[in-house]
Amino acid sequence: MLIITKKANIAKLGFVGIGMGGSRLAAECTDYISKDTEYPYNSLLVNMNKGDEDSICYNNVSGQRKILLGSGKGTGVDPAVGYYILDKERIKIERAIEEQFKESDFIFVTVGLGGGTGTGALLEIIKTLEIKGYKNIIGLMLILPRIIQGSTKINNTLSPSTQIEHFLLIKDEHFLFGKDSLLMF
Ligand SMILES: Nc1nc2c(ncn2[C@@H]2O[C@H](COP(=O)(O)OP(=O)(O)OP(=O)(O)O)[C@@H](O)[C@H]2O)c(=O)[nH]1
Ligand SMILES: [Mg+2]
Repeated sequence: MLIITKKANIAKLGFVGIGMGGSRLAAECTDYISKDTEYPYNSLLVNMNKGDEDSICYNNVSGQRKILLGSGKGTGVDPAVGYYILDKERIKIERAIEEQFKESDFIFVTVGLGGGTGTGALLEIIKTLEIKGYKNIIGLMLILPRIIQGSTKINNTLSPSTQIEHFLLIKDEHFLFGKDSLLMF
């Protein structure tokens, strides 16, 4: 479980959750933190599937913003489609990032790897954050799929992994959780 004490809560954190798993994790972080802290944390929850988006519940309404890209029909668990939709709506994401994280000191990008939305859009959203001035103050929280989830999810995870690995090597801050450590969420 994420434990962030009042004392440690000096930085104003922002969370970009991509896809259903990533959005749930970002919503969980911002809901938890916002209960009794001085600075409410912000999140931007990015989805391409309306059903995924609607399934995300959160309490910190003022600090959280949902954004739906594409037609809302989803990606068919295909990261190439996720990339394509993101690319088409890049300006929408850029604007939302500018508006949502004006005061943030550090941004976590959160994704459940293996689907089409988060896996396909992750690297492009990191690049967008870097262009918008957040270079070197970006962290990643990634949920890895289990083998039991099948070859599509595993293959989808493996294809961008080399690039993600490169990102991790050149950054100082990252968190990598196995799914078992996120059972409460
Ligand atoms: N721990 C946890 N993991 C989740 C949850 N939802 C999704 N995941 C993980 O995230 C992975 C990707 O699933 P989604 O987040 O639905 O994928 P997506 O990014 O929305 O992409 P689509 O295929 O377009 O729906 C799954 O294989 C799970 O491992 C959740 O509520 N809790
Ligand atoms: Mg999904």
